[in-house]
Amino acid sequence: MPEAAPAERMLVMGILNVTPNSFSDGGRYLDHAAAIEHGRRLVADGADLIDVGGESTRPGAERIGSAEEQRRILPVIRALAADGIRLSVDTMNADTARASVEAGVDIINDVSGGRADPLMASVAAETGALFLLSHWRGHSTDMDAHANYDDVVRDVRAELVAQLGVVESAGVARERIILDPGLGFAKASGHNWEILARLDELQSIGLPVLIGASRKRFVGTLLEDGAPMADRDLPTAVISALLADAGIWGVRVHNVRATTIALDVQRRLSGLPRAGR
Ligand code: PMM
Repeated sequence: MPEAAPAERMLVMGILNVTPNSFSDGGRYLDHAAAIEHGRRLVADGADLIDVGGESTRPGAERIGSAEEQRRILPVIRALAADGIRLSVDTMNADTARASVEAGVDIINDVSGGRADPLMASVAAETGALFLLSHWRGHSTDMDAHANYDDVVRDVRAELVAQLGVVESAGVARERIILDPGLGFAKASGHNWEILARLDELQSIGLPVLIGASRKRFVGTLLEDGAPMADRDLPTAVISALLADAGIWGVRVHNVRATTIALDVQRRLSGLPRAGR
């Protein structure tokens, strides 16, 4: 059974959205063959695992049924698993999670942290998959209305700990859980930066943490209006390098090559003495 043991180096999860409407790469990989080829390219670029998703969670996105979701992703999962590629499935549907584990996935990445589908935690428990538990307050159709916090880091931490209790009581072993603050999910731009600046407060829960900052709107606020999506890959890669320094378990990124180059720099410089320490 897999355990989310602390990795020696930060893991890079490459994003493979097999959807017509994902916010940054939507539509390009809807065709199965193109999706499989893109997954292989992400591994060649240095991804340690590939996160396959069939339902967009971009702000305002409408839900699709799990039958359509599975039609999009299962052939892709089977092909990449046959190549020996480590996979996660990005889904809020328990039946899709179960079918994906049967098809070769070993991490269930549920952006709702088990809150959207009441059967999700028991599927994670029964299958023995790792469970990537994100902070979540509601579906993408109205999540921006829930971006209200007293202290975003304290509130996200408390809500993650509460959901961790729910998932553990459904039978998911603590050693198989990875936490994620869910950047962009019910969070305004400033909330996301605040979370990144105070990640130690989430790491103090004692579980591995994965971060998905790649190409998100708050990263775009660093750039001029109308800047192309690909311009967000530079700040994303810088964030990846800083997170590796901070001992984060993994990052979820679109441009794997940019992040692996940034991590190479980080590794080479991580032994440098630091003034004032
Ligand atoms: N973000 C998105 C989708 N899935 N999964 C995890 N664990 N963490 C995230 O931050 C996350 C996610 C939305 O981004 P996308 O549409 O580019 O995939």
